Amino acid sequence: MSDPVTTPTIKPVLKTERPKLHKVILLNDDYTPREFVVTILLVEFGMPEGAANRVMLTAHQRGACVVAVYTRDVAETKATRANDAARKKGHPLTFTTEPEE
Ligand code: TYC
Repeated sequence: MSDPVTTPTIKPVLKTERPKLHKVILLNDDYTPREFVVTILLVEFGMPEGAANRVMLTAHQRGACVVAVYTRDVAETKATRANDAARKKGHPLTFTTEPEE
């Protein structure tokens, strides 16, 4: 039998919501060299080379490609770092973030 002292009969009502994940999206442009895009994906997002090449090509052909999903803070920090690194080298390469549905 259950012990009323150690077994609560009232269930907690509030549940903790899992934080929404945010996508980091790579945008195509006409100027950034393909090799530079791949390097940024390797260095800033820790992607393996094959995946980095595929993501770069998808963005190049379709206009944009999801790179990865993270919590909001991590997604925004990574996108900002990647954009800053591109700007430092004079490239217009842009990463954006958006919440997952
Ligand atoms: N379109 C660029 C070029 O032809 C390469 C490129 C690919 C740039 C993907 C951005 O997200 C990008 N040099």
